[in-house]
Amino acid sequence: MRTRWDIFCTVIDNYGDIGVAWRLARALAGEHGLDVRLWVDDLHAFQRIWPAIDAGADEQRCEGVTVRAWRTPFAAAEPAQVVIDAFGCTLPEAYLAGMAEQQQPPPVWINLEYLSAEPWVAEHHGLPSPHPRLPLTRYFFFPGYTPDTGGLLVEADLAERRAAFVRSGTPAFWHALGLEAPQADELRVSLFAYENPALPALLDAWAADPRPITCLVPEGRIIPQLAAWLSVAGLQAGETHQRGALRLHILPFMDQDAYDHLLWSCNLNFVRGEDSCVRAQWAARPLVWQAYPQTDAAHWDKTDALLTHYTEGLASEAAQAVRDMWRHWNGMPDAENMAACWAVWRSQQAAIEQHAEAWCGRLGLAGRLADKLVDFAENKLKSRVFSNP
Ligand code: TRH
Repeated sequence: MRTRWDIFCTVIDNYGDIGVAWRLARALAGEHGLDVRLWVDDLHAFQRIWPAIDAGADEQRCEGVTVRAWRTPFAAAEPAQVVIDAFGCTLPEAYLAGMAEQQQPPPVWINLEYLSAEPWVAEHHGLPSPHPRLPLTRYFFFPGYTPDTGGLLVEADLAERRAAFVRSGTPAFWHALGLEAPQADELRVSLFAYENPALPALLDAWAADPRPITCLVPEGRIIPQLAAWLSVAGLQAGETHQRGALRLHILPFMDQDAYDHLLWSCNLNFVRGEDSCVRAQWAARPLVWQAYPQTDAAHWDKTDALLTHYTEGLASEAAQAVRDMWRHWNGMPDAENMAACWAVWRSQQAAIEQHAEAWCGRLGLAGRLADKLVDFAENKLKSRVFSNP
């Protein structure tokens, strides 16, 4: 009998919560052969990253996963053996009560946390927290960049698929987007970002670059700022605008797999949040990360923590170039101005590119999140069967 897993996901805003939950669900079903049900409260957001999703369906099968609309009141459902609440979402009371009744053995309940490179993550990974009222224990599972954390989401065959795509897939990819193959000295950049006061100065720097730059922007939150910089009323997918050396091209929002192809095809990727940042690292290409902004500026600590890991082993000038670029992009107080950041980044580009390849090779040391979750849950299930014969 396949072990039954339920993953619960609420979409707060943006696409990261469902992006991670969906990637995990696919991995658990496809690579581990588990019986996975994914409960999502916003199927429209889900459909943006995976257009095969029917936003009106209460229940559907997709990629070997049962997708359920999480509605209020909650549909009666027998609890699974392993229950994941993604990013601390609150499980429905009725479902929790069902979990508490299921004591032979009790379900393994895991809160999948946000990814961070901060050192405290390893200390908190795997810690139990007893429920205040019910006979249930919830475990905190922290993804991370070191082997003593929950590791990173990545498919077993990702490196192979990327290598095959880079070998022969890029011309067809550019063609499908209505673009020609890049010129020899051209830089192709993808831009996925939140609103950012540093954007106009970056665009100015690109427009003044001595070599051509094509910036590809999937439709999203940054579009109004781009339109303002271009002095146009609005921007639609498919539109292209040239300013100096910079050609801006708007792309439709793609599905998760096509977005990977974009990351694999560009020389530099601006990414944000959690999932696109990890995918850009697996793309083995240089990246600039915009952390999800938090009111207490906690995202600056996250940025510095990842920078510390990421720049390890990089020559000091190139490391400084990466640091300055990321810190300025995240609005950190002591960062250089954008024109200077860009000029230095450009001068260190070759070293940064080499490092991105090496970093991607090292990333695997943290372990694969889906494997680690399965090991964790199976060990807990075994020990529970043993103590509840
Ligand atoms: O959308 P995000 O800003 O999500 C954020 C973060 O995850 C943040 O940590 C969280 O707290 C907040 O949401 C609520 O960025 P992220 O994490 O990169 O997620 C984007 C997803 O969208 C990712 O799975 C990639 C996917 N995507 C596509 O499928 N197609 C596209 O064209 C693009 C640009 C992205």
